[in-house]
Amino acid sequence: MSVPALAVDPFDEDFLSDPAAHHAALRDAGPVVWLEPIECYAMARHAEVSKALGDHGTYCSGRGVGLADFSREAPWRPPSLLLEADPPLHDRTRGLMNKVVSLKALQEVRPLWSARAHELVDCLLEKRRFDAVTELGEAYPMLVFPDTVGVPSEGRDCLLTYAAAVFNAFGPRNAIFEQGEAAAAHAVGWVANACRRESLADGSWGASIHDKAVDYDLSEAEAERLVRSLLSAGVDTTVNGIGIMMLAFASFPEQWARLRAEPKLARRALDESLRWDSTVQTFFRTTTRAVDVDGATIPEGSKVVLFLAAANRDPRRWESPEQFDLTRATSGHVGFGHGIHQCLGQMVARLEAELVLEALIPRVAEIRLAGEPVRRLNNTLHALASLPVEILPA
Ligand code: EJD
Repeated sequence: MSVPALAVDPFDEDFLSDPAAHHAALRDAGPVVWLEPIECYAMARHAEVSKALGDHGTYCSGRGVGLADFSREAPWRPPSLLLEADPPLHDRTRGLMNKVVSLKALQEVRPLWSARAHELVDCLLEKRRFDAVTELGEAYPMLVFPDTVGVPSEGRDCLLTYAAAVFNAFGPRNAIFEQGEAAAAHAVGWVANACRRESLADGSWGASIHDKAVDYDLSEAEAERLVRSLLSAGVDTTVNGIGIMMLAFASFPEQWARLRAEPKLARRALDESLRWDSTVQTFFRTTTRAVDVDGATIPEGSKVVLFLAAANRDPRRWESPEQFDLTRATSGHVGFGHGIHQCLGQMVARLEAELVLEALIPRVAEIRLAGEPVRRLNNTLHALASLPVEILPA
């Protein structure tokens, strides 16, 4: 059986402006398709995406998780020791990071992060109208995460610039990628400096990575690169995760009412929001052998793009997938990935979302859109530039 070919470029402006509008065509064309414009295989159904993510032996990460094949072209930055690594290296670095970003570490930061959420919500309630992306989605993670990682205060805006470049770089060298790369030159230097032990606050997560490095047989340079992973992955993801969650509640007011009636649902809100509209839209793997997918063969050494967002709305897997529903069983969603690379920071992201909601729930009766949401195009993230909202006090 042959693989259906589509003339779809999932990184062009038309696609990135409204990815969900294109996902059904990708899913319906077959379990695996060939995308001619980017010369790459693609999977968009939940079953195949989940299976590929779970099979890291066949679908490896060490040749990059973007379109670029690191065995053919030099990566734009030294590869991540976590994201762009396979076992056994991956398991060693992941082992260290799991000790740093642990349940205990999260319990320790919770009181401070909760206080910050309440302070921020106090300000927003006074304004009533605000931008839920810049003034909440960006503001909240930037109030808690950089301090916890322990980076210098000066120049922290570089973190946002850097992350946008990291996620653009997983796509092709299109205009969006190149724009990000130019803007990121300064941020790359700032981040490299921030990752050094001398730059990191004592007792911070960043310092803790350095402290543990010897035990995991990692050099100081490798420890710096693991701190870089926190800074790469921990900002733009939660910024847009919170932003899109606010869009979800503004778009489904009955779900806000439902949450207020049962505040315990706050802990599940981010997962359903990610299922409904996944911040991380796509990830690539590279095949280590010829692999049969439902009768079609993908050759060895092929790049395969996995549409996490399409899998999370696959009607073959989800009932009423377009509906944001807090009471839905979200288990199996791939918004945090699946398998050995499944998001290291998922508990951080859930905690941030939960604390923001906890602060809002008792005090906000309604969240209303106060203008059109504005997209920010990125080759990997479903990102928002702006989300004007009005909140009505309880
Ligand atoms: C990421 C999708 C790194 C790194 C790790 C993870 C991500 C980005 C960068 C978060 C991908 O290790 O540098 S969500």
